[in-house]
Amino acid sequence: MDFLTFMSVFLLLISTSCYGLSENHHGDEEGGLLVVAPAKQQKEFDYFLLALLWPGTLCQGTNHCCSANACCRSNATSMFTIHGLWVNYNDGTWPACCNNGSNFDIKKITPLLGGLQIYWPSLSCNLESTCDGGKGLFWAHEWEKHGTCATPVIWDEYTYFLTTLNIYFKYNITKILIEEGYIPSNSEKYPLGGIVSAIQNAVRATPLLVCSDGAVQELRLCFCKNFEPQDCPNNVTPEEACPRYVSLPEYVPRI
Ligand code: U2P
Repeated sequence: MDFLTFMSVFLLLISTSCYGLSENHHGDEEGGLLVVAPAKQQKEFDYFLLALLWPGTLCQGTNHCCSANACCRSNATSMFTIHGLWVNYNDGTWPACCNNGSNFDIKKITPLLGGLQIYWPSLSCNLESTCDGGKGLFWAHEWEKHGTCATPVIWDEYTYFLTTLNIYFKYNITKILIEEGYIPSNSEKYPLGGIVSAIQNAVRATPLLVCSDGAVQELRLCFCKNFEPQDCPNNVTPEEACPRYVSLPEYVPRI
């Protein structure tokens, strides 16, 4: 079975109703801080968050190039790329680094690497921190920090990356925005409310946008544990909040 066929089958499997699966919540709420706890003490997460990056904004900060950095590709990356699939608590905190025994192993995701390089690239030359205090690939950071906390829904690295790609393809945010006239531009500004409405209409849930200097930097979609869309809590910091009119800068290759 090829990669796309496998993903289509998987997508069918995950389209079920939202209710009834997200009630396995126990333990006390932690207040306002990042929660890092070993797996045994880990309280189960409340919802998934798919974080998408807008390279047109992030690549403006690229100072030097390397082959690992998608900002340095000569062909335009005019689409949202994946930041990560995160697991959060309803109180605005999230677990992190839940299983230090599950160090990232690139061999486990060999069949997905073609898709990951296109849709989940690093937008920097720097290695990222891993849970053991070392440095590793962007994918290693996301799996170890977030993916290991996705039990009991996701238990292994391969499923984490495959699931994330599937959700990303199912909700093609770039296409949704372009079809509604939100075209990447270095001169236009768009009403934030219009962008949010376009996504609400297509996804049936409210996204969360993060901005940098008035430009869209990140777009977050939230899902309950069976991957049905749910509204994202509005918990961005004042520095990350978007103004009423935002830009969606065009990608300018850095080479
Ligand atoms: O927002 C800064 C970084 O905090 C982590 N984050 C943020 C919001 C949220 O709901 N969950 C979450 O994990 C992200 O950390 P990263 O994956 O980049 O290490 C986010 O970038």
